[in-house]
Amino acid sequence: MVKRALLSVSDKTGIVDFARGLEQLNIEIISTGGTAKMLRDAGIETIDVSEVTGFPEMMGGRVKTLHPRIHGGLLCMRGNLEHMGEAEKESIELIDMVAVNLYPFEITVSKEGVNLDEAIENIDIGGPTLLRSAAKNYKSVTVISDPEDYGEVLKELRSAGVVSDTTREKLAVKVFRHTANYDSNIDTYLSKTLLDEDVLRMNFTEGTKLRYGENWHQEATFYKDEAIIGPALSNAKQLHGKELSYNNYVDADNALQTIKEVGNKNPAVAIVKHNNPCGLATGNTLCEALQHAWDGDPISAFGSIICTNTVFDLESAEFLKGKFVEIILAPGFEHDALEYLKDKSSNLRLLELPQFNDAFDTETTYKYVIGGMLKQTRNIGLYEKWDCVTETAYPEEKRGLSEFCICACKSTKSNSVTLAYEYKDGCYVMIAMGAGQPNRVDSIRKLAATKAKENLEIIYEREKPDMSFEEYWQSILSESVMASDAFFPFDDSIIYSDESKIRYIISPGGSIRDDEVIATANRLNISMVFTGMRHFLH
Ligand code: 93A
Repeated sequence: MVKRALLSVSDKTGIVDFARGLEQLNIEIISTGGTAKMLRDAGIETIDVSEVTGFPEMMGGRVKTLHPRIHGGLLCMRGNLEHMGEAEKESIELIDMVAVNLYPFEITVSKEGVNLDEAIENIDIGGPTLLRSAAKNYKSVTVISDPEDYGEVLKELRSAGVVSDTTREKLAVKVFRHTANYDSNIDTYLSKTLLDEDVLRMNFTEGTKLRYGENWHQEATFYKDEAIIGPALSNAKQLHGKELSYNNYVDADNALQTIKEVGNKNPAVAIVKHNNPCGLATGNTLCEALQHAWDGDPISAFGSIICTNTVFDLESAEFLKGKFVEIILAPGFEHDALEYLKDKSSNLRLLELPQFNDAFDTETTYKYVIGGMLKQTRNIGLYEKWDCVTETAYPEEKRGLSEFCICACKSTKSNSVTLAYEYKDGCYVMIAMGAGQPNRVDSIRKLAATKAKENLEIIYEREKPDMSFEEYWQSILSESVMASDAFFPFDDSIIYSDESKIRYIISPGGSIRDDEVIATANRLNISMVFTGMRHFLH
């Protein structure tokens, strides 16, 4: 039974309606200064907290509810004779419900130019104490820390006359999570301001248990970062298919970051396998981009994750007929495309992310290593300079393709080398990549260059152009751009590139043997740009 409720809220959203609901249920309302005024203005009867405590709210509001008449009323165990006896002896009346939300500390310190005194005044002491007292005694007390929950509580009170055990338990856990976060924000701010220390603060809420981790024998959970409201896998709405797996999260995140890197000037598609884009293309239409991305590595694309910056249409959905894909992540799906894809397979997960093309709202990335967490700013930008370092000029017409090629390289695990081709005016495709090699030369010679020829052979067989295959791959590779995520330590990479007829190379530069590398490029008539920006990805 709820007989008395204490309301003390900074965010007054919904409080009047909630209090009115309580009043209609004959629940007595106690409230603090500002809340009481608002309720009375709305014609709702309320008892001042000072009337209960016998003390005025004092010290500029710093001491309002911190009193045994309040906390005794909340913490008293209802079935415990000793507790009940003491309450009676000290004239402590029980309080069965608390609705409190706290001084807006986080909002205050995020304001530009906030000073320490203002921040300190926004450290709520009485509020968290009320919440914690009530939450500790959740078996008897209902605690509401979020206006979103007023409705559910009222509904239960109206229909059942009580708040259910499950709701009380859920609300109590929510409180401890909330106050932990609140304190963590204070810690972060004061550590920085008073001690000049960087404290790791993570605003993760309830985890979603995944079926298993990277492998079947591993357990796994996904924790959503509530602070992120922009483009993120955690904000995607799943329209179809079974739940995401651990590896799906990792790969779809890579796919999202890859496409965001490419931008949204044109429809773009990334096809990701094992945390690397194996296909990447832009096109005049989504389907064109999809076809070319698929051609980038049709064998690896099996069981992949597809991500695009464009609303998924029927033509593209039909292209996927007979092709096994794990996930499609897109800003949206045309109705007919959605129906077609739903029919295709119950295993295909369809993820809709309307805010796909907004900017990312985080500047930070984290990586857990045993014994610690690494934090760094995101790798933003493609190049710091654009210096052609060879005698053969680097054509300006290759700039767009080169930028696309760097985007591909940035999203690929180091040592990475990517090859990209402009198959049509302003439309680009990654024709091959070499990823994750400890040796850069292997990324070029054994992977990117070899894979390029293999991939092109499939297209050659399909399209049967009027030339030999040798002529075909040479015509494409000689117009392609190759990007390397880091400098070339020796000139061997240039020599192997030349063997595959590559003529345009982008590298950050910065090796002690740059001169040797440049001399070899000059000797082989290759043009090369140094960008000054390395793009390792691990
Ligand atoms: O300054 S406090 O930490 N001291 C208190 O005793 C106290 N009790 C409730 N702040 C306190 N509160 C907070 O006042 C609540 O958490 C709520 O945020 C706010 C509501 O004040 P008002 O009703 O005057 O607007």
